[in-house]
Amino acid sequence: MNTGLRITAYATAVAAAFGAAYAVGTNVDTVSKPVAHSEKKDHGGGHAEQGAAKKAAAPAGLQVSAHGYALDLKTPRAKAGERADLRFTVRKESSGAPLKTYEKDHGKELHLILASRDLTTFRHLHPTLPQALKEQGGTPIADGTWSVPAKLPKAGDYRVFADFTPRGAGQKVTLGTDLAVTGPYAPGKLPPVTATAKAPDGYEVRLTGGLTPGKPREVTLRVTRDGRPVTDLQPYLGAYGHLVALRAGDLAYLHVHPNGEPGDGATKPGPEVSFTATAPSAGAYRLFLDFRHEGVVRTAAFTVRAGGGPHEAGGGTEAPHGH
Ligand SMILES: [Cu+2]
Repeated sequence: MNTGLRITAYATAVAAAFGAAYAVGTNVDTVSKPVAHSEKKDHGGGHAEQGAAKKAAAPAGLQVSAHGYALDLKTPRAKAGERADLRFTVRKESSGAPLKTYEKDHGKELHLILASRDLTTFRHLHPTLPQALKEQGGTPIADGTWSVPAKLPKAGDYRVFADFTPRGAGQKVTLGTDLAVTGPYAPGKLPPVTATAKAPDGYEVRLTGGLTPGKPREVTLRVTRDGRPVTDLQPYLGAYGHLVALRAGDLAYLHVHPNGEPGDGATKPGPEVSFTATAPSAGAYRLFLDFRHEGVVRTAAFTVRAGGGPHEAGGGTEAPHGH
C-alpha cells in the first residue's frame, strides 16, 4: 500500500475511534476516557486489549510495559553534553523475545522521543536497526536492537518514548522509560503560556486553538520567517508538521493527528498546519512542533493549558525567562 493510502486509512480509523470515544464517554470519567493512541486500527486479536481500554485507558507513555510489549533501554545513563549511542530493544512480554518486525507509521518503523522531565529539552529521533541485521528475504535475523546517537545538553532525568506499531498487531504502542543524564543539575521552570514561539533561523510560529480535557480540539500552527508567511513547507513524516504533546507533571504522551496531508488536494504547504489533539485531563502541556523548510527540520515549543482548576498556574508565577 502506498503512503497516501496508508495515511488515509489511518485517518479514517482515527475518526471512527473518536466516535467510539464519545460513545463510551458517558460511562467513564475524564481521565479514563480513551485517547486516540490506545485505539485500534482493526480488531486483529485484541479482545482483552479492548476490555482493558474500556476500563482504564491511561494516557500513553507512562508505562515501560504495556499492550504485551516492554521497552528495554540498554543504555539507561548518558553524560550531559556528550554524544551517546542509545540502544534499546522492544520485547514481547509473553516470551521475552525481541520484536523485530514493525509497521511503518508516518514513514518510520519507530519514532523515539526524548524529553527532559522539566520539559525544556526535546528530541524526536529515528533510530535504525543495524542494516546487516535487517530482515532479509522475509526472514528476520536481527537481534532486534535499535540504536541512535543522541547528545543531550543538560543533566537531569529524561523520559524516552518509543512509538511504534508491531507488524500484524494492528495497534500503535507507545512505551516510556527513564534515562538519567549525569552532570550538574539545574532544572528549568515550565516556560509560560504564550501564543508564539521562536524556532532557529528567524522562524516564528503562532498557535491558535487549544486543548480541552477529554475532547478532541483543533490546534493550528502558523509558520512565518522574518515576519513573512512560509507557504512552501516540506512534507515531514507524511505531513507538513509533526506535533508531540506531553503533560507537565508526568509526561503523559498525547497522540496528535495532522488534519490533512500533502497531496490530498486540500492541504496547503503552510503557512498554517492543523492538528487534532485530545488532552486526557486539565493541566499544563508542552507542545513540540517539528516542521521542515528548505531541507531542515526545526522545532518550536509551546506551553498550553487545558481547562482550569488547580493546575492553572502551570506556567509558574514568575516572569517569563529566556533560554
Ligand atoms: Cu518520528
